[in-house]
Amino acid sequence: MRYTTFCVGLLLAGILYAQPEGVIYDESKVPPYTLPDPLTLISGEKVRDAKTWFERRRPEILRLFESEVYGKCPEPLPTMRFQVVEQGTPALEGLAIRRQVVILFNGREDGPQADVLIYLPAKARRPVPAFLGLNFTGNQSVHSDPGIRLCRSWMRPSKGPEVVNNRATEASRGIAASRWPVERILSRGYALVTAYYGDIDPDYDDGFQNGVHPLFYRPGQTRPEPDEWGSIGAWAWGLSRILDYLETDRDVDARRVAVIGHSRLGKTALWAGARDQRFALVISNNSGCGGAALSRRRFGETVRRINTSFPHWFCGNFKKYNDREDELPVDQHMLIALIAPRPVYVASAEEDLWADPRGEFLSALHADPVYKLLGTEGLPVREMPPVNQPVMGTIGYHIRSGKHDITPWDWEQYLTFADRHFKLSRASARSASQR
Ligand code: GTR
Repeated sequence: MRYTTFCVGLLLAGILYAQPEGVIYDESKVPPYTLPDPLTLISGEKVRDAKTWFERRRPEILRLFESEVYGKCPEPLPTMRFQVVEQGTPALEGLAIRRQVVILFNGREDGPQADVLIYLPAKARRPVPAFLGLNFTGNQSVHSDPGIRLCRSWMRPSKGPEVVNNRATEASRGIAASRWPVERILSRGYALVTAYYGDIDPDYDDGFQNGVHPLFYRPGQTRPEPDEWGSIGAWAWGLSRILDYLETDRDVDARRVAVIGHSRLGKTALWAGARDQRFALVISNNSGCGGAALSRRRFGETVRRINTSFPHWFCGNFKKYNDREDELPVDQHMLIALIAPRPVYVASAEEDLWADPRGEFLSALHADPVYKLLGTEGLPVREMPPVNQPVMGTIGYHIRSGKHDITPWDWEQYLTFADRHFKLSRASARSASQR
């Protein structure tokens, strides 16, 4: 009897743990839903050709994401300036040339600015293709290289000595190295370009008084309007400003830049790639709710939950859809469709149920008709592939074993996917790294 009570107790605890109140972690509890059709115009007309997609439907969907989800972003200021603070220093035992650039968003040294770190493969023929992604803990956290400028912006406190008084310390060098296999990226012939997301907008809800938002307020305006950018919008906009710089850098091929991000920065990479068609390839790693996952499934993190925990990420209008996902005029498969026909890779992790792996896969699947209409291969499968078995068409997808993270294994798939689409064979990368 006591044993039975114990077992029931364990079972209950297990259920409670696996399924906190109100959170769906069970496929059978996903509510029925109907997705908006990416290939039907608001007027009801069907999209049957690429011209109608690009001239009518794509702009329509983009406007809906702007006004209802992420908010509109402004044009860059004409006064924006790039300061190359380190032109090119041999680094990483001869493997890399390190370059560092400061983007002054309003051209002023006392204004908001982002430090951009660029590692170029030392021996590859330039211009090289690049991976561009924001980081969570400062450029100095991506590698132990002592030459990386220490981040000076506000940072969330750490448990250890890495952040003191909301500022990064020397102890933070290399703390995120497992997420940035720099040597591997370089040896495969790519540049790595990164910046700290908090340089663009600090990641806390301060009513948009810091970061880049205030630069764009009209006289008397004190915060973004309900259809104007939140923090994800600002980070995505920042990625476009880094691309503006890369267009001026002769060592990087700005027409072959893959934008990549993990988690909230995966949401950001998708939105950056959706808005700005100069990004040649887009990678979403475990982006979840408000990223690749379908909102209507309400599996794991929901619209209400994300708007409550992170009220600054999305635009004000997005809050209208708390518990009303079915009223959204879009769902996240349409975000992926906005990237078409450019290659996009969506990645999940098996234990990352909060991000709804199946919902991430389904977004990729339901974006496929747009990719097909535009004459690409789209997603080569109809069912979720087994764990650790990537599929790669114009849309790529994998579900990795393990937790919410970005790992060297994830990066291997992205490098292969980029090789395929950027037509950089491994052989030529190898000979480049031996030169
Ligand atoms: C979680 C959030 C997710 C994801 C993640 C992250 O707390 O609920 O949407 O973005 O943070 O960015 O690490």
